[in-house]
Amino acid sequence: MARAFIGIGSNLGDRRATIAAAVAQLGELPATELVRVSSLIETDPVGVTEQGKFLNGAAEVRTALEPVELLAALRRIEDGLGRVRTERWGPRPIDLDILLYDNRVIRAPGLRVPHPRMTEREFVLAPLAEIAPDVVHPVAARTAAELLAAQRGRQEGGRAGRTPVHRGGGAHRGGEDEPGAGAG
Ligand code: A4P
Ligand code: MG
Repeated sequence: MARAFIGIGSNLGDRRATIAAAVAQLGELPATELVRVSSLIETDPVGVTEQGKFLNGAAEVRTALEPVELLAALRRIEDGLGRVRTERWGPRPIDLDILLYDNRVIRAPGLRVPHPRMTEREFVLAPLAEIAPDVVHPVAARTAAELLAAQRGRQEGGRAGRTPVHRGGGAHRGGEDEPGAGAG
């Protein structure tokens, strides 16, 4: 059984109810056991900023599903909960991302693990560090708690410098999933 962490986000509809339904369905996946779920935090949208606030959380599962099977299962849960894919990074009733899968590093076209943007996102790291502060990111070689502290430090610096985050300002909109893809 692998130990995997799922990032959870919602900013459309009844966010809390949709997340509760998604978590319940995670626990019902074949060959999968729900281990723990973080509390939910309300966060400002990152990337496309003209959209509603998110509720974000994270869950730990133990699963015999391979990463691609787990991804497909997450997509089915998203679809069943009414997710319609329009704009990338746009509003969604539910987003389920594979953050970590054991210490595997996967760089396939439709699946990148660890999730490429997780080390820069407090809305991912805070729930992850709540449920698994000591889990190690296999590329950064840092624990979730260390990554969260580092990200908070960077944000403090950013606020001091009044760096705005605005639509289209992200470095990774469209195209490649991650700058420097293939390196490392
Ligand atoms: N994909 C590749 N790797 C993975 C992975 N590890 N887990 C592919 C899940 N999916 C993965 O995903 C787009 C493609 O990524 C899929 O085809 C999948 O095969 P998607 O869920 O269809 O679209 P998305 O979620 O809009 O894109 P993406 O790239 O997952 O976006 P992010 O990076 O998750 O950002 N602000 C706040 N405060 N809270 C949020 O939760 N979320 C986003 C979405 C933006 N801003 C946010 C939040
Ligand atoms: Mg996603």
